[in-house]
Amino acid sequence: MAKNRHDRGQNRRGLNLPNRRDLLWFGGTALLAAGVADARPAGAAAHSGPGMGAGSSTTTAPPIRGAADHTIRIGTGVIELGPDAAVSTRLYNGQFPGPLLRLTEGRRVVVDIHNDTDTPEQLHWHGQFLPVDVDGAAEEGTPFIPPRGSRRIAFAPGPAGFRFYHTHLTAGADLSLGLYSGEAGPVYIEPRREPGAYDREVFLTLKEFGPYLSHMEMPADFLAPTGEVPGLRAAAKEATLAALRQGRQPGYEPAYQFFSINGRMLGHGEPIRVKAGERVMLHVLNASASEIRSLALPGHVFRVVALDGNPVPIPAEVPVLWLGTAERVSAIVEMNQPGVWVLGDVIDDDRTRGMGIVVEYAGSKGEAQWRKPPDFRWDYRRFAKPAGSAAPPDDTIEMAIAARVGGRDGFDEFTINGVPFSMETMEPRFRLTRGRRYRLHLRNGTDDVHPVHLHRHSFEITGLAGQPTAGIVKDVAMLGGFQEMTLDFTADQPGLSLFHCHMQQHMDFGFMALFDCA
Ligand SMILES: [Cu+2]
Repeated sequence: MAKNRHDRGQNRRGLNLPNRRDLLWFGGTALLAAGVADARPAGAAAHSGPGMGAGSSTTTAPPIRGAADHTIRIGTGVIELGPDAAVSTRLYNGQFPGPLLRLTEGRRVVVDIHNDTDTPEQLHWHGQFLPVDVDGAAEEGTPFIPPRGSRRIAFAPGPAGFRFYHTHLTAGADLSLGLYSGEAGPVYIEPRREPGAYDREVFLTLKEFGPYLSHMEMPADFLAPTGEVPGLRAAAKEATLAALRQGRQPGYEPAYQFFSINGRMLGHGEPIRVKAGERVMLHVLNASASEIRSLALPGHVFRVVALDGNPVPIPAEVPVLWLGTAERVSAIVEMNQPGVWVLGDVIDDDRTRGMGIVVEYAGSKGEAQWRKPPDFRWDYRRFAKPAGSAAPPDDTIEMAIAARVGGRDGFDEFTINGVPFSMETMEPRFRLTRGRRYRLHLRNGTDDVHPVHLHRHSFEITGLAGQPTAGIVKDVAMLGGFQEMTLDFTADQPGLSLFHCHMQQHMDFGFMALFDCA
């Protein structure tokens, strides 16, 4: 399949796509009214069912007393991305991104979460090692935050580093829910020591708004190494042809009208103001529901010091950052090219639609400049232990990923070992023994890049496209099209832990599994 953005904004399915003037009325409900079936799986509203008992202890636990350290209100609000771009969406505390929460590793916090919407909500603490009753995933047993109600939770934050919080609903075809909304915000858990010296830090949350359903393809040719697993591409082509012969079409892909950093389109927010000679730590979060993002700053390089908040073994300089959905990169930029620059996405279409922010040196004036960066492939191994190879695990879990083209309500359905995740059966489910080290061996039988995420744990990337590596510790990693990847982790969290692709449309349509640790 062609990997370009040829049909952004086009209307192949006869959907009634709004124009800019319609934005305040625009959202998932508009698309539903236009005839897209509500394919939301049962999980979004279910509060009982198999495996839901894991979090029930909170309902009988004694109340958490005292004042809350943080209060988060979930509600619908309007954000002004630019002068002609106001969108109505769900937000945390009426803002985007949600407030930066600065926590301290191990120091207990009490958080009140109020839900001012009519839909049950889940707030997930992405990248932290928390019990199932606070982690924020219904599949694990976390209680919902009831509509027009609230939940008080308490937890000891950790591990240290750049984390985030976001909604964890199943959206299906309802593009007003889940990560299609504005429910995401950064978390910084103060570490005992900082990875590298810098003068100040800037948090950047990358996010699109105004979602609609399209058949746009994502760019997929930016990863290294490039080796494919033999046979996977041919098998997928065969399956696609079979689906087409049965009259099925390739599934919907979300697309977006507006692109922003920290809730402002390029040129419409405050610039990042710097001085020559400063070292600025950028904490970049890709809070997209479905898009892989890139960032470049003409004339400058990024010294990557942490991935997903975890210090890398070898900090290294790169001209471009690539982040799958939910990935974070912490990189230091030495400000040594005075001027006014665009820090923006390398995809021209997305950058000109707003995915960028101006970097302005003191004393410099004029129009912000953009220059195309050199060709570059993103390779996690660049920051890994040199010539590293991980110790053998205790056990290996095989996961073969496949897609059923147009297999469910016009969306592609995803399977792990032939099984799409079901909230009714709570399968696929893998039983783990506490304390053992596991190797996930993922084989991607689709041409999509899948940013896979494991809740409540970190994993070490131990193999990419058949090449061994070691030392990169993350909670999301991009699995290339028709490629394989191995991720090692120690099963040290009792109860259920969700594993899923962080693309909203992939997790909602089957790409999820549970690890059940006894
Ligand atoms: Cu995916």
